Amino acid sequence: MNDAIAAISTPFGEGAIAIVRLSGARAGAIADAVFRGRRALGEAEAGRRLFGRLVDGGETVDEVVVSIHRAPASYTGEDVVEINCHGGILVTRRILRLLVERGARLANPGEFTERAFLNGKMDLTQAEAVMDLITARTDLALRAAAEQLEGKLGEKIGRLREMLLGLLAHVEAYIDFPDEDIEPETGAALLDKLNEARAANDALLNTAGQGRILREGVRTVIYGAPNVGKSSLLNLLLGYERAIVSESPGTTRDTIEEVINFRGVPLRLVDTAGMRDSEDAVERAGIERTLKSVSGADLVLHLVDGSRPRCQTPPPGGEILVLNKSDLGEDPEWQGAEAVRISCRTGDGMERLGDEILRRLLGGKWNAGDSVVAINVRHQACLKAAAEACARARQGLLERLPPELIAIELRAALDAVGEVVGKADAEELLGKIFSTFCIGK
Ligand SMILES: Nc1nc2c(ncn2[C@@H]2O[C@H](COP(=O)(O)OP(=O)(O)OP(=O)(O)O)[C@@H](O)[C@H]2O)c(=O)[nH]1
Ligand SMILES: [Mg+2]
Repeated sequence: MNDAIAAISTPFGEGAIAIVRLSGARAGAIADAVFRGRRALGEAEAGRRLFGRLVDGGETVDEVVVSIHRAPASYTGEDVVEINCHGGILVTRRILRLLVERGARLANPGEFTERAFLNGKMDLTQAEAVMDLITARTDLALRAAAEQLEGKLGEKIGRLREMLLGLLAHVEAYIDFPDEDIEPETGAALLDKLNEARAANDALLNTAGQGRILREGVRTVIYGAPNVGKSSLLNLLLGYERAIVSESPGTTRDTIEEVINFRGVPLRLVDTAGMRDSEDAVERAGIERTLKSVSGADLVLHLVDGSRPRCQTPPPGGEILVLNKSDLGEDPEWQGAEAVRISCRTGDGMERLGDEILRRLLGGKWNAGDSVVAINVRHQACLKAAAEACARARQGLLERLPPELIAIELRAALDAVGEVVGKADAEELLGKIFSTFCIGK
């Protein structure tokens, strides 16, 4: 694993500068083979930036600024050389090729971060947070990623492991004395401790929904009868005329999907074809799509024309009822209906609609300044396994099973929790995580 890896760490394209990165024991030597400055990198103090030229034989490839960071005080924990060159597509590629000719290997996606993890520079949740940070599309997602990168999730996992470890040690003490069963008094104390651990585990598991929302966005479907203003609402939320709006019903035929940053939450908005009985094959196909969207939605905004009598569109369930066209006055049939009243024409009520959407999604959580721990799908699977093992351990304690059997379950829980931060090192697991990274990270 100590071979030197190299990659262009900045995005593909033209820019003022680009960074080509090298990591590994031989990073300095490889860079020195092509760098011509007043001093060699090998003699430079760590972190010092050296100006010079990169040469290919006798030919200058680019003028560059190069820095070296020495193990273990670097991102990867190995010697790292960063070459700041001009940001051209050809020049960066040529530099990368030069480094490879001198003995570096092209880095795999995420390999720099993988090395950071393997060298103990960060735990697995922090490594994953690097990717979350890069792909974050909203402030809230960014904050969650930054906190995870800081190690907030890792700390919580650490505390949970301590609790389980304490329990395990206690139970294992009984195994050493084969004739002893766990006394009722001790059993009760252990149960209390176990319940504490389970509560901590559940609290983390409960953040999975938020985690998914932050990472993938909320599928929000605008649903309703034709002509009630669904496309108008989409356009209003987007801030530009994305969908065609017209006074003839049945305007929107296909679903239209756009992602917006809605007060920090990524909303994947879907405008749909209006629901009605139709003879038209294309419109019917559109309505099929509407129904499919609704069945996969996280949130449905059921839009109706509040200026007209209650209509017959079947409510899809789990939705927010929105009465549109409040500028035209409200039909008496809607009196007292629990709904958000808006007008896409005047923009009236949009603030309240926004509040309601957030309230449904987050249940009033995430006040400014709150810590945003939000686990991802992988963490969720680990913690679920831990929860199940804890439940079996609890059952064992209640049934006063032999301590060996309880210890097995506690150990399983401990391993599952450890997997979140990468304590149980499975190569396959690492491959899966880091292959989703971009190259050069
Ligand atoms: N007065 C008033 N008219 C509105 C309002 N919202 C939309 N409209 C009008 O209602 C008509 C239908 O609007 P659309 O946004 O196309 O409705 P839709 O639900 O997407 O309709 P389909 O795509 O046919 O299902 C248009 O003439 C809009 O200008 C509103 O708040 N007040
Ligand atoms: Mg429409």
